[in-house]
Amino acid sequence: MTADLFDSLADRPDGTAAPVPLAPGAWWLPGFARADAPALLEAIGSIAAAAPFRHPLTPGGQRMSVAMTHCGRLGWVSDRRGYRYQPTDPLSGQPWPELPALWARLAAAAAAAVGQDLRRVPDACLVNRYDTGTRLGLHQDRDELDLSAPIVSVSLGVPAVFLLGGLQRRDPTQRLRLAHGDVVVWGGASRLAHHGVLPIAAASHPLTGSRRYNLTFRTVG
Ligand code: MD3
Ligand code: FE
Repeated sequence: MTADLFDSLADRPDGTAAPVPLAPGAWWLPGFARADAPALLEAIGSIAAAAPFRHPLTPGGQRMSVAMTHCGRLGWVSDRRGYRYQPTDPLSGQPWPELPALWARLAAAAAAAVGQDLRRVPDACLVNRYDTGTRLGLHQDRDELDLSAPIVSVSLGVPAVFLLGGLQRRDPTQRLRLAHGDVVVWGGASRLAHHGVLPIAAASHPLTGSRRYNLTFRTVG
């Protein structure tokens, strides 16, 4: 598995096989998941058949622009009561779909490629779906009890302009174009960095049409 992933990187025509450091504790792995993308997208379809995409409400009552579903032991839930992780889907009362074995292996391999150890199967995988114009405002991910573990993110479909800021909301942001198959590992000092996604530009990808998907693998604790 790991060998296949490295092969897929080595095969890239632009030769960007080496992880690119973004900030202390954060690395960009261009194309790391590209070979697995068709299987990842097929599994997203199965997960969404059991736990449909939905637009969560913020605690302030705003419908989120991103559509989300979840797999793994826990899913992230947002509603008028606040944000939390929970073992069941509030829409069905059932446990979230299982985290596919391929997904867990991919997350561990990406972390290992930058010298990080996930130590265990991620507790949760958030599946975000973006249509043209969907955005994600600048925020921190701090609903996890174990903030020592890195988050692994996988981008699929049309590209996004990602904003990476600092620990303070007003800190300057750097922009990063995340394309199909790109993986980013966010650990250490970057784990609590502010981040967001600019509105998705109209575009087309052979595997997803006008959509972008992003998977984030999380140790919740
Ligand atoms: C940097 N998702 O689901 S993934 C999210 O593209 C989220 O859907 C974005 O932010 C997306 O919460 C960005 C990259 C990401 C995820 C977690 C981070 C970047 C991060 C945590 C800390 C710092
Ligand atoms: Fe986030």
